[in-house]
Amino acid sequence: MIPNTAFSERLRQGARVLAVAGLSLPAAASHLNAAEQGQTIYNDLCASCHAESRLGGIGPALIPESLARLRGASLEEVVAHGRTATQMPAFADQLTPDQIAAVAAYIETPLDHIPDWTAQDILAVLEMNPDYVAADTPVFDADPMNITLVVETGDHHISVLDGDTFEVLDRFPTPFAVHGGPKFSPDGRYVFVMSRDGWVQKYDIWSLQEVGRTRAGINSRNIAMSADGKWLAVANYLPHTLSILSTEDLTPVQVRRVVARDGRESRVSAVYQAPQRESFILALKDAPEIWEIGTTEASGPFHDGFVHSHEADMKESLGAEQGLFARRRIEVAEPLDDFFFTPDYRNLIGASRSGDKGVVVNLDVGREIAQLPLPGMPHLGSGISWESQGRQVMATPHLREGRLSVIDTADWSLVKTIETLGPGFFLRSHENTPYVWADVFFGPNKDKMHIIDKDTLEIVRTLDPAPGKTVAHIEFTRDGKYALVSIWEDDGAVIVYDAKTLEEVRRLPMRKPSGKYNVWNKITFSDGTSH
Ligand code: DHE
Repeated sequence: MIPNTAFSERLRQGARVLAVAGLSLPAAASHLNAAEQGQTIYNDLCASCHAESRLGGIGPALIPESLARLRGASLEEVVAHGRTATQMPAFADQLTPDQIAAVAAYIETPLDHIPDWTAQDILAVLEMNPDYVAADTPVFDADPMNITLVVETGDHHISVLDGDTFEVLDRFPTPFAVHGGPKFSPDGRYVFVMSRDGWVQKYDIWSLQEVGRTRAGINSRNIAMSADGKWLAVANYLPHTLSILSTEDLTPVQVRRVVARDGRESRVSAVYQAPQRESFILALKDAPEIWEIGTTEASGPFHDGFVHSHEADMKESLGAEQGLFARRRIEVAEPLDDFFFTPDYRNLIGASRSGDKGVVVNLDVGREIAQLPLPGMPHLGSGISWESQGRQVMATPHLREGRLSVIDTADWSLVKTIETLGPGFFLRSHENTPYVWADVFFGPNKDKMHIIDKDTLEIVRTLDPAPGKTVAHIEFTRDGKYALVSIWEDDGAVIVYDAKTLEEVRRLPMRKPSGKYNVWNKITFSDGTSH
């Protein structure tokens, strides 16, 4: 097995946290001045998630460059009370206000040096599995199109499930802290998995073997696969780049610095594939811009193996870019944290996490065409779309409010606000089911799962399969007959429901299962799945 250096590092950091857990932190740190105290507290309480280097791991990098929108009192507020919709805990019970101020000041101190992560770095750590043998046909009898992957964050593994028998065909180790949906090749054979600390892993489902892995960034958001399956884009927070890898061998083909029109660098909020447009669409987190990057040669001759970012910038200064990875900028009023697309990928629906409204950007004309009332931190990344009573609607959960907003994508009107038992994270449906499944991820009702009628938009049933435990994220089998739901706990499980009768059929023990991804539903962009 390929050694996971990031993982070993994290284990060492975890051990260090456990080692100090018995200490009284104020006593241990009392002889230090404020700056030293901030650093000591950071190393003891924060480094296991954000890394001792402060360059990020399971949590984001904690350096001034990535905290542009969180300074002073609001930073102390986050340390004291945690952060909604993230894994960030509250420390107000463990630290005094002075200690919180000291750690906030330490986090706001610029690093002497922020390392870059270049194409050469990506190549230097790239490891192909020497034991990998590509099978000619799947090494199992199951339907390769009905395989479902279960990400088990409890011990950083993925289980490969036969979608018909629910037998686990393989369980392989992933990089540390996988986040976001793994992305399948268009034929469903390979899958690419990304961790928050930038590692990207390629796995061959037919052979049930890892192919290789590399680190594409220091702190990454998500990945997207081009429609032709040739390129994998990795959206990075750190450095401020979009890394594009060859899906064949994971070599970098372009590491593009993300510089807004006004010259400022920006993190990337997220990147997605727009299949009909043969492009990647990304939003900048620190500048009001959306970028569209072509993923074929069709738009002109602009690829000579490795495209250096300065070459790309040079071409832009000469006029519109052309060819493979040519970029188009679309300006918006505010930076977008989170976004979603209509199924034809003509419109992007975006929101900033702080705002109370969404915007619709028509990608064909390249400008905002409508605004949507979306209060309470909409989580558009989890939005889904389906046909309801003859119209195409989209729905999004809100991370701060117990409600789902349902929008008509023809005229952008709010069709309905569905009140739920608390703020939810994920929604899912399938073309062969009359229901939308919606979790209640936060608050006292985190153990509930709402079942909503796609036409009436009413909650018709609320499931309560594991009282007191977090019950979240849904995926369907290829035919939509079964719905798989996570009991999101270390000694958790995936519950298999009959999607028609809503009765439990099986319970498969899993270690903190998070997302589940069915090959067929993902590669066909099934109605009701988030992409
Ligand atoms: Fe996610 C998907 C952003 C916190 C679990 N999350 C995504 C995507 C984005 C995103 C942009 C879509 C990427 C994709 O699939 O290509 N997530 C964010 C945040 O900004 C936020 C709120 C804060 C942060 O920490 O970055 C956040 N996410 C979380 C969590 O705390 C979750 C619950 C646990 C975890 O693993 O970190 C979490 N996010 C997920 C999962 C998906 C996801 C399981 C994929 C869902 C899917 O079905 O496709």
